[in-house]
Amino acid sequence: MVQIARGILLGFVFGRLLSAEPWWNSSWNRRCRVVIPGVGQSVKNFPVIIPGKQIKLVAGNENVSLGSIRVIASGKEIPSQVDEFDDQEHPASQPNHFLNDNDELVFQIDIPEAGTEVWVYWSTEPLPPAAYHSSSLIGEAMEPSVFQHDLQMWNDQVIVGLRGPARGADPSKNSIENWGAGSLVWLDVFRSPVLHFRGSWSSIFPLGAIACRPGQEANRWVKPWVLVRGPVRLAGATRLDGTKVKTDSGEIKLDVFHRVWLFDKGAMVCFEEFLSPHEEVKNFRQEFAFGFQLTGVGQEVLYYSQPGTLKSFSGQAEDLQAARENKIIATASGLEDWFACYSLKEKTGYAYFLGKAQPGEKRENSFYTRIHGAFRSSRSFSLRKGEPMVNRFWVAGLREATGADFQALAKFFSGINLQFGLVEKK
Ligand SMILES: [Ca+2]
Repeated sequence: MVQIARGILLGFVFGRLLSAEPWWNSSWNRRCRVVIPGVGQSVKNFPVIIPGKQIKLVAGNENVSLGSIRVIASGKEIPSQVDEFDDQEHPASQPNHFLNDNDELVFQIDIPEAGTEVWVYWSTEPLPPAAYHSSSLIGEAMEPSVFQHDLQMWNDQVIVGLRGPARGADPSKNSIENWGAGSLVWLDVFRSPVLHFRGSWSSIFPLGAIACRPGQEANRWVKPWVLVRGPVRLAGATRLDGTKVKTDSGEIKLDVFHRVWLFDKGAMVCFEEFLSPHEEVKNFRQEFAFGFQLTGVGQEVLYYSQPGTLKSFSGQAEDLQAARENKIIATASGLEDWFACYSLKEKTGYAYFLGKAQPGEKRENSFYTRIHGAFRSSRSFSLRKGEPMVNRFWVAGLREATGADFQALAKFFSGINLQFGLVEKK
């Protein structure tokens, strides 16, 4: 009793100076508490990305040994990785091993309803980097003629297949060899196909990406290559330089870079499209679509939200009959930046999450469904020379989930609010 009372007293007196949390390892001489506020609903394996700039801000003028960085949650080390961008747009193939503003510390964490915290440890003196186990793999395509891809990434929950150039002798011909260039043509979540490429040629991710359809430019994509190979996330990329795109004010030229990430834990994929125009363009339009499929009465629930309100749709017998007659059975507009399709039978589902709109962007999200449906995002924005614009899309699979679980994930994807404490020194 006395000890407890003293603990409380010390806590009150020194709470701001001495943290109650024991030091994880005395070889590390700096640490910082990072609080991750909750959103009232728990989320698993959320990918947290901390820019080097933030770590430098906390560390002040001191050196931060890049290899020494560790993330500690509940007293235990959790896998983390630092991807070095070295002030360039994409991860460096030969990193400089110094902390740059746009280098990224990344780890995955479960966030309970009320939030959580981690400690980031580092040392001002060099310490060897950690080695963590990973269950994810990246490599050459297996069965590339079946799945039409060139590079694949996978773990125990997700398979992703990224395609480079179109393969047809005439890339503008409307044939299966010419669909999905520079995009994902294979995406399985929990061993179920999210993309039904062989069933529908337009089932690619993201439909609406630059030069993903049959066309004269579709065979100029570079063969995808491995960009990042780490314990927390992997990345592959492909590129198409100087492609011609029609706009309201005529034809323009763009450099396009596609980057796709697979996270080690759970079912999380991020696809990024970088657009670098050769000239300024006002009102550049893109129409993206993300497919899903209904299988039967009461089998799937569709979840989405309109400002502040969670909505759902589940087809009744008469709806499904109408859908089989190729009628649209549900539609809505004004959607927030996510959409989920959940199978009640399999107790699994996946959702699409759209990255934040750019300043000045006009965006309208909607969906419609027959048997096959689509979540659509229509956008218009300005492109400026020398300022690459990024379209970012996430796909995440969840098991045993409700609409509220998908909505919570959407809140984190739309902007996680990390709170950094002051640096503590040992
Ligand atoms: Ca660096």
